[in-house]
Amino acid sequence: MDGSHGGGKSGRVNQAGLLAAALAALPFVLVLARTEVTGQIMGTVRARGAKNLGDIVVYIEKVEGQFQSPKTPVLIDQVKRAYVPHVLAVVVGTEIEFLNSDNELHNVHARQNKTQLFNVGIPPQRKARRILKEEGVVTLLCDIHPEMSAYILVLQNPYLARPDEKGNYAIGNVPPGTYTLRAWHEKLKAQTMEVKVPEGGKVTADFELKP
Ligand SMILES: [Cu+2]
Repeated sequence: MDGSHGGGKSGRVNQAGLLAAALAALPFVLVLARTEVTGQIMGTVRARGAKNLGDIVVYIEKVEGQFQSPKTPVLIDQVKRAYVPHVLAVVVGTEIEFLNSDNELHNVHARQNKTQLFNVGIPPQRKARRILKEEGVVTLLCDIHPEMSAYILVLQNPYLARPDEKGNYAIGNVPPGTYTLRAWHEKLKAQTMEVKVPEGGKVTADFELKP
């Protein structure tokens, strides 16, 4: 009997408590809903002298928050004396797996900010892993084969895009706000642009990269 009486009373308390909790949480829920209405940045990159427009990276320089690196390493293969892919863009803290699919020795000589990051020899069919801990452009060279080169853009956030063969790109799910957008190419001058991403809307940013 005591149990059922107590249960009824606590049931009413629970209902009132739930209503109070729901009301207290309402502004929070609204804030959450607001921030989830993301926008899109889109546009075209023209680049005279770029062999492959897909080797251009368009990215937001800084977005509020911390961004997780992938749980599994990202692969750079060494195939027929070339790094595949030639250009990679990752979030800071990402682990890279360097695979050697050739039947000859390669070494990955990595530099960042004009200093050596690491230099590791990789025998045929073997691999090595390294974590990229700092933002910036990492250049890769093989000391044995001067024709081998690659670039890794280590970025603060994952809001980036690679243009298609016509130069069109789109970065989706961007939180509303004002950002500095940058278009990067290994040989052309990088270009930056201020963009304002509206809530739930689109902003266009076209680039023309020059030597
Ligand atoms: Cu090599």
